[in-house]
Amino acid sequence: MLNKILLSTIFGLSIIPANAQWNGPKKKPTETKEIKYGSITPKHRTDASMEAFRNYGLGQFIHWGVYAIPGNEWNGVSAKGGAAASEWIRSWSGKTAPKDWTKIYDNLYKQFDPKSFNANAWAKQAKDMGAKYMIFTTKHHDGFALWPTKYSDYNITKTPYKKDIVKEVVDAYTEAGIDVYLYFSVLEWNNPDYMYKAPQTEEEKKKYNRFLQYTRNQLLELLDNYPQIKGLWFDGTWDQAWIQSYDFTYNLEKELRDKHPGLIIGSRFRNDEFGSRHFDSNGDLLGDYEQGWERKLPAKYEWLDGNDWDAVMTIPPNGWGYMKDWSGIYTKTSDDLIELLMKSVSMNGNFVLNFGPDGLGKMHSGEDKIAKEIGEWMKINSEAVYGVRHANLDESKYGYFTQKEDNLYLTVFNRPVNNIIRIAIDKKTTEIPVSASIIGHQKVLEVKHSDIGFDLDKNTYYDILLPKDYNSNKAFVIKMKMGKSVDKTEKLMDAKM
Ligand code: H79
Repeated sequence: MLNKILLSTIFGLSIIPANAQWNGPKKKPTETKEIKYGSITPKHRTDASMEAFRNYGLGQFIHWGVYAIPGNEWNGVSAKGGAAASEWIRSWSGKTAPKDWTKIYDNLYKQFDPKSFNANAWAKQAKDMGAKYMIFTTKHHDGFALWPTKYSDYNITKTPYKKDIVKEVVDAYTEAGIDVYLYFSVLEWNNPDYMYKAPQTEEEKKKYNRFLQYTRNQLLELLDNYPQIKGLWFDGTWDQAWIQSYDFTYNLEKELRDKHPGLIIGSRFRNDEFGSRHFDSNGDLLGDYEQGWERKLPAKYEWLDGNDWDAVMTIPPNGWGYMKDWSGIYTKTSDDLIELLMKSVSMNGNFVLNFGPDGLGKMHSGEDKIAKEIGEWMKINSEAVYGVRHANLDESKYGYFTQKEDNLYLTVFNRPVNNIIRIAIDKKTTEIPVSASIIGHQKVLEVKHSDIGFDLDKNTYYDILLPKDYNSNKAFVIKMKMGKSVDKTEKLMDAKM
C-alpha cells in the first residue's frame, strides 16, 4: 500500500489504484467521477460473438512454452517452493535453484523441438471433452513467442521446431469447431524495454514507449496472422508502467476492436486514468467480461452484478505450465472439476480448464484421464451446460440449477438419503416443474407438489422422487419441464398475526 501511495505521489497523481474485489459483493463507489478512459464497449454486448461467448459453458486453456521442457524440475530437483508456479520456473530462486538458472532457462528455446506435437490431436481431445472455446498462450511472462513475430527474435523460428505453433493451434481448433482466444502476457521478464515502475526520465519514457509500440505491433500482428480468432486473453497488466499508460491502452483497445469486429477482450487489459483495474472508478466493467476469476469462483451470483465472466482453473493447486511430477500435491478430480463447471454455468460463467503439455507436445497422462472423464460425463449431460442461463431460484443444497427455455436442470452432487429432491418455487411464479427425468436414464420421475405450509414462506415445494434402484457414482442431471400448474391446489389462508 505504501508503495502504491509513493508511486501515485511520484507521478503527481493523487490516486491510489483501486483493485477489484473478488472475495465478496462489489464495493460501489460512493461518488460518481467523470471518466475519460472508461469502458469502450456497451455494458452488455448483444452481438453474435458475445452471445456465442455466453453459450460456451466449457473451455480449455493451454499453457505452452519453453517452461514445458523443465516441467517444474531440473536434473531431478523440484522447483516446488523455489518458483511461484511451473510456468514461472524462470524466476526459480533460493537454495534449490540450479546455478546460473536464468541463463539456462533463456537458452532452453534452443532445445524446443516438440516431436509429438499434433494440434489436431489436441483439438480432438478438447472436442471430446466438450470444450467450445480454447485459450492459447502465444507469449507468457518470459517473452517467448510461439509465433514467428517480426518484432522479437525470441520466438519459435529460432528453435529447432521452427514452425508457427500458434497457426497450427488456431487452424486445428477452428477446424474442429472450437473458438480460439489468444492469451498474451504484456509483462515480459527479459525484455530490456519492459518497465515495472512508471517511467520518469525522458530516457525511461522513450524506452517504455518502445515497449508499448512493440506490444501494439505484436497484437496487430496476431490479428493479421490469425483472423479467425474470437478474442484476446490478457495477463501481466498490473505493473505501474502499464497502469500509467491508460491513454495508450485506451486507444489500443479501440484500434484492436476496429480492426477485428466482434473481438472479445476481458477486464484485465487496461485500467482507467485513476488506476482502476477491471472496473472503472465508477464501478463499471472495463472490457466485455469479468476476467478476475483465476483459480477462484464467485460464491454468490449476486457478486457478479449481471456481468459475463469466465473462471480459469488449474488441475494442480497452482501450476499452469507442464508439471512432470503430480505426486505430493492435490490434483483436482473430474468430480471436483464437474462441480466447478456446474457452479460456474449456474452463475452465467464459462469454466475454462487448463492443460500444460510437456516439452514434446504431449498432455500429462493425468490430464488425458481428466479430459476423458469429463468428456464421458459431457456426452450425457452437456445439455445442462451449453447455452444455459442462471435460473432464478433459491440455491439448492443438492447441486446447481441451470435453465434453457422451459427446461430446468438440476445437476445433483449431493443425493438426499430419502431420495426426495425438494425444489423450492416462489409462490408468485406461475412456472412450476410439470415433469422430470434423469438425463441418460429412461424412467420418468414422479413429481409431487408438497405444500409444507410454513408460515410466511415465499416458496412452495415440488418433490421429485428418485428411483431407489437408480445408482450413479457421478453427478447426474434432473431435467424438469417447466409449465403452468394444471392441478389447482387450494390456497391456504395465512393467519394474519
Ligand atoms: O498464466 C497463469 C499464471 O502464470 C498467470 N496467470 C495465469 C493464467 C499469473 N501470473 N501471475 N499471477 C498469475 C499471479 C500474480 C499475482 C501477483 Fe499481483 C502479481 C502478485 C503481485 C503481482 C496482481 C497484482 C495481483 C496482485 C497484484
